[in-house]
Amino acid sequence: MSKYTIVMVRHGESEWNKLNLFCGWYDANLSDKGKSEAVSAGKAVKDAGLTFDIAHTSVLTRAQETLKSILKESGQENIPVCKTWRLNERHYGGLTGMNKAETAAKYGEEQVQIWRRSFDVPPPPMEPDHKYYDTIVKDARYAGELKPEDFPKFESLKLTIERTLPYWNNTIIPQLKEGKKIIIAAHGNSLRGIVKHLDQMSNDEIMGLNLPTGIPFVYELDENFKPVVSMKFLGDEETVKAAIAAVAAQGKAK
Ligand code: DG2
Repeated sequence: MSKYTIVMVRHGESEWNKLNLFCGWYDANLSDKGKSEAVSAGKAVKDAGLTFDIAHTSVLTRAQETLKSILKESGQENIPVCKTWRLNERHYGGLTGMNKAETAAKYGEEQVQIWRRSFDVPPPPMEPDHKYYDTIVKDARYAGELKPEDFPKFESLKLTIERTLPYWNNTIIPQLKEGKKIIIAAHGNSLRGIVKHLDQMSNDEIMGLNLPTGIPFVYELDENFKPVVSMKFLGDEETVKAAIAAVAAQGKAK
């Protein structure tokens, strides 16, 4: 029997999604399309009659702006919002800022698929001479949160899960137990990690999962936090399918 309901959403399309660049911890803004996806997501939440007591998001603007629009559209602007780097996108290391299709043309689609979707193969590290190193490492949002020696230079999905799951277990689960209704607005890979955990997907199975931008999905969980309903998208099947296929295709050479 379903005891808890939680809604998750990957942010709307960002400027860097639009340009097909590896983004990771770079703080890209939403594109115009992403902004309207976020508004539509809010309408879908409202139409589904979903209400929340608290929201969780990353420290990155694209997720926060998506959340803001969803809460505004669904008339829930005043709920508390918790922001944590633990829900950030995976750190894409040295790939950050590179075009996914051009990278596939240079290194092969298979290699790009491994970098994007393998469970434990990390991208190459972001070295101090990387164009975006200072922008990311010196970002005040991480000061006091992450010691320089703990600051990631890259993350595989496995490493992403290792910093996201403690937040799920120590913050989200206790709030669900208190009866709080929760929405999480985060990223393709931080959410893939949570989904892998909830649905107990194998390391191979998770490779096939791509999350669309800006389409909220609902989990209903039993008293042991096992899914009774998994990943029910608030969108029509064809639209969701096409959006998922578009994400999968981002790693194809043009
Ligand atoms: C994308 C995900 O992250 O990329 O970092 O480029 O969800 O924050 O836009 P998001 C990025 P893929 O793993 O799908 O290539």
